[in-house]
Amino acid sequence: MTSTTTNDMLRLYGAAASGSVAVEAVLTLLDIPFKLIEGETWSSDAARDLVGERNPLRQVPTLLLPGGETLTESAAILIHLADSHPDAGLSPALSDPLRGQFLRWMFFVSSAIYSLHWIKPDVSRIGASQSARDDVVNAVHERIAFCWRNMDAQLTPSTYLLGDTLSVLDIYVAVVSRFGPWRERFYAEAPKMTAAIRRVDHEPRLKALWEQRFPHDS
Ligand SMILES: N[C@@H](CCC(=O)N[C@@H](CS)C(=O)NCC(=O)O)C(=O)O
Repeated sequence: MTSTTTNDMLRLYGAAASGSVAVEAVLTLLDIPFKLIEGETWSSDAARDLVGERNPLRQVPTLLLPGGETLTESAAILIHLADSHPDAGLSPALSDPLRGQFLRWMFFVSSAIYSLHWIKPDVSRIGASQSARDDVVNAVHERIAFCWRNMDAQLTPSTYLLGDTLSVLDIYVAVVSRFGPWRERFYAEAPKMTAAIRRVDHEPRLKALWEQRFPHDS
């Protein structure tokens, strides 16, 4: 007889309105059950301590695979999930000519854009004084806007960012573009990407997830 324990299931440290929602969206599309361990790491020491047991950087998303292996880094988690379920078609295969650009933009969103948000909860993390907080946050948002503009200029989206197939890149951008400087600015900086991302916002399989975990109103 086999029994199912929590450890047979994926466990995800996450938070509403965070990067973990991209992972939650992909798990939803793949129809993979998971246990969510909720905690708003950017505003709560208790949440940081909780995820810190598995990820010394104390950040979400952090994914525990069945058996206990820890995966961190949103881009790595998304690529791993997509590549592990090739039938779902959420990442271009190694042999697909789109694979290079897929990896390029996944890592661009992760390293050039998402990582900058770490500065915002406490600007002393980069040695700035609290009195400079607004200026620092504005500068971060301007850099992010520049990065979206740069990405938009170099992509030729179709139905989705890389062509006619939904990939985890679309999901990732749909979530990270909800962070500051927020969607109105994203639409202004990334007009070519906008339609594909709006399509992801309105993906019927993700309707309930977006509403519960990261509502979008525009
Ligand atoms: N490089 C990480 C960044 C993750 C990250 O910044 N997560 C935020 C939530 S969206 C966090 O946990 N912040 C905690 C903090 O600021 O201390 C990734 O791509 O997963």
